Amino acid sequence: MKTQVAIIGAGPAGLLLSQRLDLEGVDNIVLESQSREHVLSRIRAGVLEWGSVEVLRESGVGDRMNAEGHLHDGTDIVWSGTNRLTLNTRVYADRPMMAYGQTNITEDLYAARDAAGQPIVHEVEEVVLHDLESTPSVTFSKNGRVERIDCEFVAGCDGFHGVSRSSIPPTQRREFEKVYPFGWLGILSETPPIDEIVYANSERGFALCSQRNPMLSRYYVQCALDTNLDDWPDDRFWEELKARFPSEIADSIITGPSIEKSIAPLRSYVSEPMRWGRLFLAGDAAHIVPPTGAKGLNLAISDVFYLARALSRFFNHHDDRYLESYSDMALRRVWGAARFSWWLTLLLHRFPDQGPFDLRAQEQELDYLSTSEAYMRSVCEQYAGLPFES
Ligand code: FAS
Ligand code: PHB
Repeated sequence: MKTQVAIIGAGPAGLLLSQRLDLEGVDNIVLESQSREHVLSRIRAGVLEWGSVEVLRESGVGDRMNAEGHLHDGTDIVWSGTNRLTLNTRVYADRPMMAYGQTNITEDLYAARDAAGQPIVHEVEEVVLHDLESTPSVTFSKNGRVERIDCEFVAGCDGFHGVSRSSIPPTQRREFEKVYPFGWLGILSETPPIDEIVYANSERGFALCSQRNPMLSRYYVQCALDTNLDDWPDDRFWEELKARFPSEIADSIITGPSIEKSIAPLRSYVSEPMRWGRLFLAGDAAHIVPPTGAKGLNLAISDVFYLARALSRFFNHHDDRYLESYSDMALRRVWGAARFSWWLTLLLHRFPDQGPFDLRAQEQELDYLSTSEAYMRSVCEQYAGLPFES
């Protein structure tokens, strides 16, 4: 097989890159290690920056999002009992947020790729990237047969546990990592969500009320890393969630049976550079952020915006300017989101080694954020997502 760009991974990054390259007439093939059903069974992100909404619309996959997505002017934070503030991104950053689940985005991208007749090879094994510094190729096995794709570039969109990042020699990579001493226990329930997206910093730990659509709610509570899901029947989850919110919110939470329950560990991770030879990394393959700032999926989308522009400029205009600047440009936005997500995680969670001073400092920072327009403006522009570089 021969193509211009071999894309490894059919998550949001890989599918969106395939879609945008196709729209620019750049030939590509997507390789995915899981089945399509498995990819679509994942429950992950839920909040989109406005920049991501615009990219999805420009990519021709915005219709269902426009119809079913839920616009939010802001996200609330509650702390120390009844204190409450709103990160009003419409007022302080002149743009709303959009609640629309990653699963829906993946479904919409698959539908667009199907309509375009895009080859996506699922359930591949033993993917190996070759000759990334000269004329790259990718080998993989499918149904016991070894296949080879000759290509001009490889896009590593295969997530944190993929093969692309590790195809860059360790001596050529710099890794930055912070692992947090807790996780998020999340559930999905077919119940009406509360109106707003609300984060809680409570003495019992972090919690979050979010949503996917008018009959699908997403909730999280901070939990210990060794938490066993078997110890968390639905009743216990609902009781703990409500205990972390003031009664005005707790009393409005409509409970019901969970249709999905999982624990996500939290980590901050960035691997530099995001390019080596003719391999370009995008999304979780290059970086992971704690979900506190709702940045993971949004960073995957901005990486793809930059990479699709770079590759289409190269193929359609013989201009490698954006290829040369891709890693530095993408990393500037990645580090902005990684630092913000780390900061918000420190502000809203309870850490095992925190003492009275730490807790008082958290409380004071939230009090200050609620009273300082300058600070609120700065936090909102970061939560809404910093602009993409031209
Ligand atoms: P993905 O991991 O989504 O996709 C990579 C794809 O590559 C997968 O389909 C995988 O099967 C495939 N692959 C892996 N190795 C391969 C190989 N060798 N060959 C071929 N294919 C291979 N972000 C938020 O903003 N908010 C959240 O609430 C949130 N919750 C999350 C919960 C969990 C449990 C996880 C893991 C992540 C969460 N994230 C959240 C982050 C998440 O949304 C990611 O940022 C997003 O999926 C990134 O998309 P991709 O880069 O495409 O990576
Ligand atoms: C979600 O809806 O899953 C969600 C919302 C906000 C976050 C993280 C996750 O910060």
